[in-house]
Amino acid sequence: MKFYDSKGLPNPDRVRIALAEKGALDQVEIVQVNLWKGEHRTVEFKIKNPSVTIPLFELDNGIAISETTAITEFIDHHFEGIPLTGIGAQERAMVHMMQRRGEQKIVDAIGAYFHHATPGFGAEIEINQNREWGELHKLKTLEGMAYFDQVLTTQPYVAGENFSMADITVFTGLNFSEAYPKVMVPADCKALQAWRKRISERPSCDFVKETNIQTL
Ligand SMILES: N[C@@H](CCC(=O)N[C@@H](CS)C(=O)NCC(=O)O)C(=O)O
Repeated sequence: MKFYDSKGLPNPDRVRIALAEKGALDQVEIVQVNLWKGEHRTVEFKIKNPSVTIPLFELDNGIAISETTAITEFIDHHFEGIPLTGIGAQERAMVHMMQRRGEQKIVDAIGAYFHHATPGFGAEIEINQNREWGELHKLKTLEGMAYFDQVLTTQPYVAGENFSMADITVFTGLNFSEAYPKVMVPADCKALQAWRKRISERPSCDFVKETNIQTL
């Protein structure tokens, strides 16, 4: 199995953490792809993933799985270990609902700010920038942080009582937000800060401390 990764970016980091939670990092071949150099825009890669995004998971039988949530579902069901996508109808629904909110309110929002209001992946890749749209999404990211702060005042994890892929999504989104576009989690988001510290202490998240985002 191959995992096409780009360390320090939120969606591939979601896969890395999911694999680490399952103790399965050593069971995949990791291929680093430098998005700043446009290494995902080759004809060969587009055939594997027409969406031209990382992460991508390639099975030994040649099947290519893109979309981080789909890859996480595969990892959760293929490898032993703690459940990441919930158990039972209600919990699975809550995990999917909250992880989607994590994508919309944090990962995708900070992504839009990064692509439109910062140099993003560089002039050759960011050819359709709209600064106003980007700035709007910086505000959306901050609203998302306030939303998850409120959620975490009443429950220990993003989707409820148990750690899940919803936590992974929000965690990686916040890390990226602070590391590169420098949109910081506000100090008054105390529940979110405390939750983030707890999640960062999980062994699966250790790599975040030494990650330097690849750039040109
Ligand atoms: N919906 C996709 C989004 C993946 C995505 O946007 N990945 C970013 C890195 S975090 C990417 O590959 N961007 C490439 C580009 O913008 O050219 C998923 O869930 O995997």
